[in-house]
Amino acid sequence: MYKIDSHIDQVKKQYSKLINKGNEQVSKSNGVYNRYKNPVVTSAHIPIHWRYDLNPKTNPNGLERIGFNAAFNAGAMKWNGAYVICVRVEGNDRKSFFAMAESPNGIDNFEFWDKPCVIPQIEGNPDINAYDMRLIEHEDGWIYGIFCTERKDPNVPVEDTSSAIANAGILRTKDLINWERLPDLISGSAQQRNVVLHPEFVNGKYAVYTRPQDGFISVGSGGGIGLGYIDDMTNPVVEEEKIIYSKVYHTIYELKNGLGPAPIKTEKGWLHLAHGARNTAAGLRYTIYMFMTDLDDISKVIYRPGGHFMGPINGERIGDVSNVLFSNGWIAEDDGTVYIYYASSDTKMHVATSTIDKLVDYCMNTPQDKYTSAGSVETIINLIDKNKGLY
Ligand code: M1P
Repeated sequence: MYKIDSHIDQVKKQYSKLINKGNEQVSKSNGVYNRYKNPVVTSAHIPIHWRYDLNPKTNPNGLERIGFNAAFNAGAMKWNGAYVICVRVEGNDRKSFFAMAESPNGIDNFEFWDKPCVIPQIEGNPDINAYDMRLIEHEDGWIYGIFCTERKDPNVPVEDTSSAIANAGILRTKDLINWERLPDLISGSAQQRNVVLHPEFVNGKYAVYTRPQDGFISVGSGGGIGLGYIDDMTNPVVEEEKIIYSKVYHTIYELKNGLGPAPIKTEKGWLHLAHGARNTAAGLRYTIYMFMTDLDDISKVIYRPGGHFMGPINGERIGDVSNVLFSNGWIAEDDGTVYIYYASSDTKMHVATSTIDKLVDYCMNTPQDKYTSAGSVETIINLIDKNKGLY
C-alpha cells in the first residue's frame, strides 16, 4: 500500500470529492431551461484505475500511466432507473472512445462504469477514431448506438496525413455492455456525420436522419439535415435521402448543421435538438437550436424557432475547440422533465433541465427567423406593441 500522503492517495481523495460533489441550478434562466453550476462529467471524472498502475511494485513513484484529455459529446438514456450517458472520452493520445457514466439523479454524482465500452470492429477496416454516439431505444426492441467512424482518406497523396473520411458506424445492444456491430451506413454521400435513427418505424421502415457532406470538415455542396429510409439495419442502405432542414446564409447554421439526439415525441409533434455552425473572425461558432416536425409526416418541419436555443457562455466558451456547444443526448422523463446533456468546447459535459411543455411552447411561440436585420427589428416591435399597457 502507498503511504497516506502519497500522490495516489491524494488523487483518490480528490476523485472521491469530485464524484460526490452536488450540483445546483444557476439562478439566471430565460424560463425555458435551467443551467447548472458544475459540469457533470469532465476528464477528471475518469476512474483512477484507468489512469494509474495501482501496484506499488510496478509503479513505485505512483505516476499516472495513461492520461485523458476530455470527456464530451455524450449520448443519453434512462437505464435501470439511472441516468446513463455514453461519453466521448478522448485520451492524451487524441483517440476518442466510448464510456458509460451513470448518475442517480441526472444532475450530479456521475461515475463511469468499471471499463470503457468495447466496440466490435469491422474486419480489415477498423475505426481509426470513433465519437459522438447517439443512443436510440428503437421500437424494434434494440438499443442502437449510431456514432461517427473516422478513417484516413485512401485517395489522397501519402504526405497528406490529415484528410479523413467520416461515416456512421452502427451498433446495437440489449444491455449497453455487449454490442453487435452492423455494417456502416451505405448512402449516396461521400461522407456522413451526425447520423441519428428515428425511434419508430415509418411505414415499416427504419427512418434515419443524416448529414451528407462532400469533405471531412466542410460539407461542400452537401450539408443540411437529411432524412432517408432503411429496410434492414443489417444492410443499412439509405433510400430516398432528402434534406429536411437546410443550412441558410447568415444564420447560426450558415456553414453546417446536424441533428443532435433522437427526437422526442410529444402531442404536438416531434421535438428536435440540433447544432448549427457559423463563421466568425475567431473561427467556427457552434450553438444548439430546436425545431419540431409533424407527427404524421416526419419530413415536414412545422415549427422553426429563430436563432439559437443555447449558445456557449462563461467557462463553456473555452476548451480544446472553443466557442462550441454540442448536444447528442437528452432524456425525457414520464413526468415531462427533460435533461439536456450538452458539451462545451469539445472538453466537458453539462446538463440543463426543462420540460416537454416548455420546449414545445418554445418551438411553437418563438418567432421565426426573418433572415434580415429589418425583419428582426419588425419582430421585436411586434412584441413591444403587443405589450402596450403592460410595461
Ligand atoms: O468541434 C465541434 C464539432 O465538430 C464536429 O461536428 P460537425 O460534424 O457538425 O462539424 C464533430 O467533430 C463534433 O464531434 C465536434 O464537437
